[in-house]
Amino acid sequence: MFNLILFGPPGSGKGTQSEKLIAKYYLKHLSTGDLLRSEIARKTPLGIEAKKFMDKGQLVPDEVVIGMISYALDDNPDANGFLFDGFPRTAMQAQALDKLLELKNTSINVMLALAVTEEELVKRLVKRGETSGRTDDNNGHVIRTRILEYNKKTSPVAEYYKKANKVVMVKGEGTVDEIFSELTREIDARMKKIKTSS
Ligand code: B4P
Repeated sequence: MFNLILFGPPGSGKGTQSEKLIAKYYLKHLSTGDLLRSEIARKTPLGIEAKKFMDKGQLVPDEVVIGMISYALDDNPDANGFLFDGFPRTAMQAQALDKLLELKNTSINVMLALAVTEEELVKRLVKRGETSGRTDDNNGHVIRTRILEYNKKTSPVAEYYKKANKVVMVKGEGTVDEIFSELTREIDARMKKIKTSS
């Protein structure tokens, strides 16, 4: 199994790059943002609760997101690996993920962290807000709250994986293909290492 976390602030391109990565490596894509938006669209109790936080640019409570990921892992017993996109976003989520993977005799191989300046993030999210219909993209105050939440609660998650020597920083500015090529270079190197050691 090969499990990777695509990490980065809101608008850093996690969703964009994930689509390309799953097509190349046949990993199961687990995006907590997409899972939550699907709950909202279906007006489930979980979605109705999550929407209150997402509309303000705040993180959804840990227990809700962890439960969702736990269910998704159990639902995909035959996956040959997972791409976690937008998860974990807090230290508690990171600890919970390690435990869930341990139960499946597997672990995170690498965290690829996209680095993008704040100015560029705001520009991308405002632009997406013009067409996406996402309520968290079309309000400057909400976008700023999302970036603040990231700086306060999510960026420490990288420290957690740094201690285990699993973090690689990748420049998240440039064309989508340039960034993709850098990400695949890092993944291929790690996959090759696993193959030669097994
Ligand atoms: P997410 O759905 O995870 O979305 P995101 O962080 O806003 O975007 P992403 O980084 O995927 O950017 P994208 O590729 O789309 O989160 C939404 C909300 O859900 C959170 O605020 C939170 O409330 C909640 N949530 C989700 N997970 C949670 C968790 N684990 N715990 C608690 N709450 C959680 O790119 C953005 C834009 O940039 C696109 O328009 C794209 O076209 C453009 N772009 C991408 N790459 C580009 C490039 N190289 N150059 C120029 N533009 C580019």
